Parts: sequence; C-alpha cells; structure tokens
Amino acid sequence: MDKASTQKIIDRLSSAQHPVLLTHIRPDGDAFGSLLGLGHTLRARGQHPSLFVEGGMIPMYQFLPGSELVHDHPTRLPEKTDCIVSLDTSTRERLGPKTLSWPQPIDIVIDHHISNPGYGVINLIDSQIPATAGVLFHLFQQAEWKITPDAATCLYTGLSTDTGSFRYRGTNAQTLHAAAALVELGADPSEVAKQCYLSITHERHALRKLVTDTISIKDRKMSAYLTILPEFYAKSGAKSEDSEGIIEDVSSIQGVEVGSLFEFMPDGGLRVSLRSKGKVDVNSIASSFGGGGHKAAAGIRFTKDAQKNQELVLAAISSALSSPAK
Ligand SMILES: [Mn+2]
Repeated sequence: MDKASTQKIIDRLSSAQHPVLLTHIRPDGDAFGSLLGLGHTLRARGQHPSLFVEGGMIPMYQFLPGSELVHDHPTRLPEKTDCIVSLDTSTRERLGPKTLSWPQPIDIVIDHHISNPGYGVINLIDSQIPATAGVLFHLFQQAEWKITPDAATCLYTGLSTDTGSFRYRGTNAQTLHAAAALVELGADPSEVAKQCYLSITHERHALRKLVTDTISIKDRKMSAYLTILPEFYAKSGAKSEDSEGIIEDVSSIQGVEVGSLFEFMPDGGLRVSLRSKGKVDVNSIASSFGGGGHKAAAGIRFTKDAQKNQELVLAAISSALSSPAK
C-alpha cells in the first residue's frame, strides 16, 4: 500500500470531528464491515462519525456490532459535516442517487476496486488487497490507531466475505496475516462464519431454488448462467439483497470458467453479475458495457433493453472464452 497517500488520508481523517462515512448501494459484507470498522475506530478516537448507506442496515448483517449506527441517506448532510469518506465504492454513482444532490465533494475514497477512477479529493485504492476492510486494516496499522474488538469483528467480516471465506484468487499470505491479527484483536471466525454462511433464511433458500432451476450451460461447458425474474421475489418472499451469493451456485461447477447471473428488473432494466475462475478477465467484459469491478468478479447495470443486453453480454463471454486473456 502506498505509504505517502495513506499518510495523507490519516492526516485528513484525524482532523475531522464530524466525518460522514458512506458505502455502496446494494451493500455487502465488505461494505458494512468497512463502514462500521472505520466508524468504531474513529469513535474510539473520540471523533463523531455518521454512517450512511442507501436503505440503511439489512437483516443479514445486523449481527455486526454497532449495526444500529448505520442509517439510510438523509436528504441533507448533518450541518457539522467536515469530511466525506467513500468506502468500497467503485464509482461516485454507486454511493446512491440521493448523495448526488449533496453539494459537498467526496474528500476521501478508500477502495480496492481496480476500476475505481479515484473520484475523491484524496484516494487510496489498492487492488492488490482483496477487500476494503483489508485496506483499512493496513491504514490503521500505519496510523497506529487502536482496533477495538468490535472494529476487528467488522473488518474480519469484510475480509472474509469479499474473499469468499478466503478462497478467491487475491487471498494471499498478507490477507491471512491480517485476518489472524484481527482474530487476535477479538474477531471470532466461527461466529462470523455462522452469521455469514450458515444463516440463510428460508425465503432466501426458496429464491435460490427458483434461480438455480434457470441454469443454462454453454460455450463447451465453460460458461453457465442463471436468471432472476421479478416474480421470483413474490413467489419466495425474498428481498432484493437475498440474491447475493447465488451466483456461486454456477461459478462453483467444475470446468465452468465464467459464471453469470442476469437479474431482470421490474423497471425493464437488467443487473448482471460475473465471476471468473481466472482465465477470463470479467472486469474488462463489464467495463466494455459501462460496468466494472475486479478481474474475478464484476458487475454491469443496464437501464433498458434487458433481453438484448443479456444476449450481448453472453456473446462477449463466449468470445472471451474462445480467446482467453493472457
Ligand atoms: Mn469490497
């Protein structure tokens, strides 16, 4: 991690009394883990951070200590706001539509998405680290800020969920050292695993069942995809966040190099998730359609022409599989 830019961020964060911490729409474990990990750490230093995310906390991550500190976006920022921090969010738009009307600039961007253009006044983007929670851990180490047991639990959760429980490419010795340090500081790995991986609600399971039935396998069995139709939610009683992780059901099949999930939205749009085992760079596929993410995991959002765009993305996957990136 770049020491000089990390130091700039440490200095800027230290001088803020009322920072606003933000993360991306459709938040995941790294989004909440980073938001609360930084929130706890600044609070322990006597600062007064406000934590916002579109829609507020979701049930799945309510186990995180301090989850009651996370709120839905206000129409206007608190008056005393003296620093805005974006966490784990690859583009300005992904902070959510309400934030776009706030007049203040984004002061600090801390992220690990390779596609992040650096839209903050100061930016710390390290795509070598597999989770924003890991970037924060290194920042806290350099700053010599105390990581409380609550902060450790949140950061560990971010590291665990963004690495698929330490399985994905990008998980290295440094990741495991950081995880070990967080366990020493108070994170409980089996409790986090239980909450994140062994607590699927019945509604979520029902949704998963409907979605896995849609599987199509193509490109000499190297590509597999799933489809979510709007009515699946009503049928299963699941919520939109319950689709997180379903893509693993196709990307985990032997020989499948690219797994994808196409969610047809009620408004006619299409949400695409892509996973690669390594031969194909799905970030470059996503980028060619205006999306982004990482080499092994990326996403795209289309506002219209869902059917046509699904075909275009599937064609791009086929062509990438017939000429794999080096
Ligand atoms: Mn992340």
